[in-house]
Amino acid sequence: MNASLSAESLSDLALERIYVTQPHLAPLEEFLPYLREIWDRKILSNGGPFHEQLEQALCEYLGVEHLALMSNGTLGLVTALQAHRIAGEVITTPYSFVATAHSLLWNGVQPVFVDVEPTTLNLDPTKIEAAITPQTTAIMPVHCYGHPCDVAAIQRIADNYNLKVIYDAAHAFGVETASGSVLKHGDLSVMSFHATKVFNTFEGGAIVCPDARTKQRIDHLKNFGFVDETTVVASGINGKMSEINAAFGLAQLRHVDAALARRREIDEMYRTTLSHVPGIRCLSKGTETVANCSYFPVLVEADFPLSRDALYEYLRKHEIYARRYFYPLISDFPMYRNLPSANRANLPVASEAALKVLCLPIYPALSDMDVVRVVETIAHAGR
Ligand code: T4K
Repeated sequence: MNASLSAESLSDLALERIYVTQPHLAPLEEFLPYLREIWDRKILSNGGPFHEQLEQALCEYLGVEHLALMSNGTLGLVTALQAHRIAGEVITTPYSFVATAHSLLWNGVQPVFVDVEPTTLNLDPTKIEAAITPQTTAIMPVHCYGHPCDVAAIQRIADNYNLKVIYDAAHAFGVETASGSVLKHGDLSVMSFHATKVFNTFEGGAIVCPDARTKQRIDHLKNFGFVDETTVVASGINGKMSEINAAFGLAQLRHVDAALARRREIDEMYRTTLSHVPGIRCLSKGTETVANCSYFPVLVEADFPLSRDALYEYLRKHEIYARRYFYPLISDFPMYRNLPSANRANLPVASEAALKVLCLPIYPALSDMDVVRVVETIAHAGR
């Protein structure tokens, strides 16, 4: 990196606010022809041509066989659980966005929180078996920040106990391991295409399915359970993606490689420059992973002069809006905190991470100078 800022120039700058993320948008002029087509055709929803085109284009791009678009990731999770008629208890992580566990409550399922492992902050497979009871029907892990879970270990446990695995892959667009797309693992994987995600359709999401039959069931479930004009086979919901979101997704897809490349550059810049800041530790990306760099989490360790929260406030004072994803833990929210598995003694690694992690700004439009500003501000806070 050749950009650098002195302490003086840093304080001289009229500081522009930097948020944790900013949506990447295809040029407006590339989107307008899609709008014209929609206006001409007057098909706005219910599985129109852009919806179909985006499903196909995403299957090709992501290297998966079947995928059902959804109106958002949360309804994707709710619907994925419905598709496999998940009931009873589901083992999941407390270290995620609330939507993960909320999707279980919306299905009348009890979340059972299991701790995460310290290198990736993903569900710790070595702790899953102890949490299995006769009521357990599934495991819902999260590829947190896009770092792949230990999919092989999780699948072994699921096979041994006859459990389904539904991945919350909200962060995992485009992530690959040595065996290909991380989205191919488990029974279903659910993505989010929210404005804040690597690939966005304003709001949106998708469920990656292993076979055409499961996709068909999901297609029914996301359309109120309708199979045809007069046949309803399930108490489905309205989880459909509109034509306008699907069209926007088609325009976005042309730019996603460039967006991912820029994210990887920023990730590298952060890793190089933060290695000189004592007390700030970056999470490892994993050597065999094609990462999407959807977030840039750092751990503010005890040898950093400020606590994580004090650093978070310091950055805000300097117009840098980093975020404490994921604090509080899901298990600390009122609707979960009385569950036996929500006891913090059961979740030491997640509890510590929730107090240490700060997600730094990362998005394609973030300039090298912005990255320098973030790192220099952290370094100054530590002096
Ligand atoms: N599972 C996991 C693991 C998830 O992380 C999520 C969503 C889901 C499931 C559910 O998927 P969806 O149903 O959302 O598709 C944000 C997002 O709203 C949420 O989608 C995301 N996870 C979560 C991690 O982050 P907030 O409350 O932090 O968002 P907000 O509005 O504070 O936005 C953060 C920053 O992004 C803002 O400070 C500025 C910037 N921003 C945001 C929006 C919405 C923009 O520049 N433009 C925008 O339009 O939850």
